Amino acid sequence: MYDMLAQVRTYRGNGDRPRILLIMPPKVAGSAQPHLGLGILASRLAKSRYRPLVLDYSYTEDLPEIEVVDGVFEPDLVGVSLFSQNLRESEQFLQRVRRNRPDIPIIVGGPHVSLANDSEIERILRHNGIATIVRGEADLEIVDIVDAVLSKRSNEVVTCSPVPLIDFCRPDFSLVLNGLGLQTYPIQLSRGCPFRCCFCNIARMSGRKYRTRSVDECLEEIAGAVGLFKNLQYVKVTDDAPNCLEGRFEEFLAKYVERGFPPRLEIMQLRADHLTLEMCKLMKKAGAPFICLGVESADPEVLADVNKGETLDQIERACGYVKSCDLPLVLCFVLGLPGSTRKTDMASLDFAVRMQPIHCYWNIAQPMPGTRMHEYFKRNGTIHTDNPMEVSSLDGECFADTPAYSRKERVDVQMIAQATTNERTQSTLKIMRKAASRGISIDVARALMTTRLKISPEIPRRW
Ligand code: B12
Ligand code: SF4
Repeated sequence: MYDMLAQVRTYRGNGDRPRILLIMPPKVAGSAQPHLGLGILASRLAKSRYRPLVLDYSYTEDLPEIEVVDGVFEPDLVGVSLFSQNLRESEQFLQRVRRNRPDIPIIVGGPHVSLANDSEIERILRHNGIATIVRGEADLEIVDIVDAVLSKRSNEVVTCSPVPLIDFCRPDFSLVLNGLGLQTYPIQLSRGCPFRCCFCNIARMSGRKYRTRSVDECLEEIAGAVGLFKNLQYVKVTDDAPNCLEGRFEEFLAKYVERGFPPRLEIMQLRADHLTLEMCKLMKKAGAPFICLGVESADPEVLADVNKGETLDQIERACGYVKSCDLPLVLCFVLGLPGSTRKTDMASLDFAVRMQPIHCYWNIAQPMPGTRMHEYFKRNGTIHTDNPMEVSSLDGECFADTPAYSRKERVDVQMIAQATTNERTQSTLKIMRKAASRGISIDVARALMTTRLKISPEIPRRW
C-alpha cells in the first residue's frame, strides 16, 4: 500500500498540468494484462498537456481504494471504462467516485457504452456527474474530449469512428499504477474483423474493415517493451482476428522468432480456416503456451448457420496442424446456438473428445443486442434479461432459451461437457453434489471417468 501511494504521489507531481485519472473499475473480471485502451489514452494525454494515471482494478486487484488514490492524486477529471459484465458493480463504483468528490467531471467509455442502444445511453447519462459518454475508439479524440469537458463545453455523447492505424499511438503502461511490473504485454497488430458470425458484436466495436499496423512497427514496440519491463514473460496478441491475412501474420511470427525476443508469444482469437502449418511451427518456436481455436459448434448445420465461413473439415485440419507441432490445443465452443438442441451440442462434445484438447471453453449462447442471434431468440425463444452479458456464461449462467432446449438443459450440457474435457479444478465431491442437485449425477459421473490428456505441470494454465 505504502509503495503504491508513493507512486501515486510521483504521478501527481507538483506542476499545474491538469490531472486525469483513468479507471478500469473493480470486480469486472481478472486480467493478466493492463487495459490496452486506457494505456493508449494515457499515452496520448501525457503527450499533450495532461498528467494521466491509470488505475486498473482488473489487472491489480489490490490497488488502494479509489477514495485513497483520489485524495493523493487529486484528479481534475475521472474517466471510467465500462464493461457490461458486472455492470451494476461498475455503476456503484461511479457513484463512489461522485460521492467522494461531488464536483468532479466524469467521462465514461469502453465496450458497454460503445455497444449500448440509445435508451441504455440515456439511462447511463442520468447518473449524477457524468459529463460525457464516449462511444467507439477514442485514440485520436481523447485530448479534444478532455479539453472540452474541462472547459465545460462538451457534448453529452461523443461518437468516435474506428481509427486508421497508420499513426498508431503506442500505449504507455508506465502510466498504469503497478504497470512497470507487468508480465504480460498486450499488443494489437490489427483491429476489426471482416466476418459476420451470428453471435458476435465485434463489428460494432471495431468495424468490419480490417485495419493493420506495420509489422515492423509492431516489432519495434515489442523491442521497447522487452527493454522496459524487467518481469516480462509473455507478449499477447489481442487482435479481433489476427491471422486473417495469412502472409502478413506469418511474416510477423517469423520476425518475432528471428529477433529472439525472450517473452513467450500468446495469441488470442485465431481463426481455424486461416491457420497454416507454417504459423503453428513459428508459434511453437515463439514459445506459444497453447493454441486456442474457435469451433463454436461441431454440428454442420448449426455451424453453417453461425455464418463464420468455416467448415468442420477446416477446423479438424487446423487441430491437426496444432497437434503435429506438439502445441497444447484449446477449443472454444458455444452451446445453445441458433438451431441447436441437446443432440447437436452433444455432437460438439463428441468432436471435442475426438480432438483431445487439453481444455475447452464451453460458453452458453448469450444473445447480445444488435446480433443476428439476438433476433433469433426474440423470434424463436425467450431472452430472460436486459443485459445478457451481466455474468459470464462460463460460470453456469444462461439467459436465453427456446421451447425445444430449455435453460436448465443448456446448463446441464455445459456441466457434462466441462466434466468430460477439462482438468478438474473442484473436488469430485463438490462436482457430484452439484450434479445431484440438478438430477444429472449419472451423466456427470460418466463424464468424469472419460479418458483425457494429462496436462504436464510445466504447461502454464493461462486459458
Ligand atoms: C483483448 C480483449 C480482452 C483481454 C484484455 C482486456 C483488457 N482489459 O484490455 C482479456 C482476455 C483479459 C479480456 C477479458 C475480458 N473481456 Co475482453 N476483449 C478483448 C478484445 C478482443 C479486444 C480489446 C482491446 O484491447 N481493444 C483495443 C483497445 C484499444 O480498445 P478498448 O480497450 O476498447 O479501448 C478503446 C475504446 O473502447 C475507448 N475506451 C475504452 N475505455 C474508455 C474509457 C474512457 C474514459 C474513454 C473516454 C474511452 C474509452 O477508447 C479506447 C481507445 O480507442 C475485445 C473485443 C473488441 N474488439 O473490443 C473483447 C471484449 C472487450 N471483451 C469482452 C468481455 C466480455 C471480456 C470479459 C468480461 C470476459 C470474461 N467473462 O471474463 C473479460 C473482462 C476482463 C477485463 N477486466 O478487461 C467483451 C465486452 C462486451 C461488453 N459489452 O462489455 C468484448 C467486446 C468481446 C465481445 N465481443 O463480447 N478481453
Ligand atoms: S471471426 Fe471472431 S471476431 Fe470475427 S465475427 Fe466471427 S467471432 Fe467475431
